[in-house]
Amino acid sequence: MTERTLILVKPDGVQRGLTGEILRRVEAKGYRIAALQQLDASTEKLAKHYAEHEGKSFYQPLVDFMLSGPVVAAVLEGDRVIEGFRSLAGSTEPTTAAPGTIRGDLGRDWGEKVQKNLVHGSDSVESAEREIDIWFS
Ligand code: D4T
Repeated sequence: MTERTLILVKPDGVQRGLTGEILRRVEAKGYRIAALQQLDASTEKLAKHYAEHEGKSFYQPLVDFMLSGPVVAAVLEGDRVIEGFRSLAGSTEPTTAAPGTIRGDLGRDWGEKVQKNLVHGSDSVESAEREIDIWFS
């Protein structure tokens, strides 16, 4: 079966009008958008999605940021799409993410407690299935 991943355009990406540019890069790379919706996150969804980060210093700023506006959730399909999307996204910190990546080209630091880094992408097959359930249940 073709691999699937869950991606999010975070509130900074939606608010800055970058949803189209981000999805353009996904499609240009050759991945298929199997599902797509814009929605408001909830504390319940975020508690599940970011369970591994609970207790860390950036957790509450991260949750507040993710509640600050709508997100766009998508399921992408393609061979090695999990790894491929994370490569398109670039590393976590937008200031140092490689040019050519979504975060490197479109993101920057804003001097806040949370990294506003435009996108999320699942990091494993198990995370992808869990996160697709959270955002498309
Ligand atoms: P996601 O999970 O959103 O695709 O991003 P990463 O895989 O690149 O980063 P992560 O899971 O380590 O962190 C999740 C989320 O928390 C924010 N964050 C992270 C932050 O604000 N400060 C930090 O020090 C870290 C590590 C950014 C992404």
